[in-house]
Amino acid sequence: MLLPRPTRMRRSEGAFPLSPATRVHAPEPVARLLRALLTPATGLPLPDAPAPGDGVLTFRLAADPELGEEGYRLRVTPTGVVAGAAAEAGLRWAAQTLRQLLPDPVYADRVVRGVDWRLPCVEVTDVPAYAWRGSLLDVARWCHPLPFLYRYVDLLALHKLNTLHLHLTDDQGWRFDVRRYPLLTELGGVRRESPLGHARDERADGVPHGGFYTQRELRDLVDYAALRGVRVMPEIDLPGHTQAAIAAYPELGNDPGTRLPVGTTWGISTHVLNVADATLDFVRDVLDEVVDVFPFEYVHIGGDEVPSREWAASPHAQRRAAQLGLARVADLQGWWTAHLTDHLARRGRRAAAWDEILDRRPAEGTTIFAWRGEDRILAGRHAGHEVVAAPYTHTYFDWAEHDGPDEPLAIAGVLPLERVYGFAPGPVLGVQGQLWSEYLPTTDRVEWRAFPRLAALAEVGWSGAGGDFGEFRGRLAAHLGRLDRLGVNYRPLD
Ligand code: TNX
Repeated sequence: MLLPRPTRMRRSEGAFPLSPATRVHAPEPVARLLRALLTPATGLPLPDAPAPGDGVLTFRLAADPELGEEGYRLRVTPTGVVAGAAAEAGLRWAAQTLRQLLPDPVYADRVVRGVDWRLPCVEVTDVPAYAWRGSLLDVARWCHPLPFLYRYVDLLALHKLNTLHLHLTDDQGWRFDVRRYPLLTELGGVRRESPLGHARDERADGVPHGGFYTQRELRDLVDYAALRGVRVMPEIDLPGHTQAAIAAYPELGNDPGTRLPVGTTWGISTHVLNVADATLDFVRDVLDEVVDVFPFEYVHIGGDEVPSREWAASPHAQRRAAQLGLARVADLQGWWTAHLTDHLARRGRRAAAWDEILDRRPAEGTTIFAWRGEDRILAGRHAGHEVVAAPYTHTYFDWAEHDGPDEPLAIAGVLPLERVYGFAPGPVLGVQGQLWSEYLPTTDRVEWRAFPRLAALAEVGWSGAGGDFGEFRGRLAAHLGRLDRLGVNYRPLD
């Protein structure tokens, strides 16, 4: 029962049993990955084999135009396993498929005795429908512990999701350690109290909260994810959603005489960065440290929900807008975006941003994350941009899955599993599920909201839209056995 569903699979008679004699012939990182995936539960050492042969798990690179960057072929016969791909990424997904072919206890984190580690004979050809299959985790509203980020990467890889979008900064907390501006995390990483705004959830109301990740910690996470085929995209949300930064460095704001607190309420803060040259310098410095830590080509610069009220009231912003010949101060957002995208381009990176930036003619080559409904996907495409489909109507997993009385408190609307599975993104770069964390103060709650809906989106991203929900649901019920072994706090099927 593979999930996501492979492009083609044929079962045949027989099986290949893993044993202490089984060896691995694969590029070094893939061999390491196979051991990381298989050895903890099976206890099998899976040493290197110098060449393919009987009793060997052979993973090899070979040109194959049908497979693209991430596709693979996998063949299990009674004498061994052969996987082929045109690039290492494909071999990594083949390793995940191999693991799914084994009994569920393979997902345990310690040796399970008495299991027959038998791979059924199959022939699989598997190529993803979409190149971008992402998951946003908001660690700004709640700074989820580092070990959870590792676990989350494992869960993404298990579903052949290839991108972790880390939302690192927001009004209520700054989580990325910047060497040149230590107060961003020292002051901007801590808030006096935490809102949940609802008596139904007693865990967070009124409680102080803080935390951040060091550059070293994030680099190690990036390496761990890379071995598993997961790229980590950082987001520094600019120039709105920046109250935590302004709390740390008031000179970044529009009223430097006032010391703002780190945000303690949810919703859109009216406080945004000012348009001074020194603020542009600050942002460039921050982005330089970001690109230093995260090797992924894409850097997300936010750009969502930027109220222009403070700019409208600021003589300095008005002057800036006039100098630039802008019709309205709100157009300063376009000017901001241009600076950020130019700077990233000079560093050899591509800018990604929320769809609001479309309203002010972003630079060509900027990747649009369409969140405000499906028409924003079209708007991005029609403007000639690469689009990641992330509409709240189908991909906001911070929304409740049901509206029943037992459902924990959640933001906004209701997004049932079947609607996620029915998502048809059209011709875009890919899809992404969002876990904004206002109402996800604990990792248990994150898992409850993420699963099983993220599994449904993973299948849309890998296998394409238009799958049969009834068939998927049956496979999902079996797949949940894997998540049970991993101790995932998913929301059970109704
Ligand atoms: C809107 S989606 C936001 C986030 C919130 C989210 C809650 C987007 C780009 N901005 O700041 O967390 O709604 O669903």
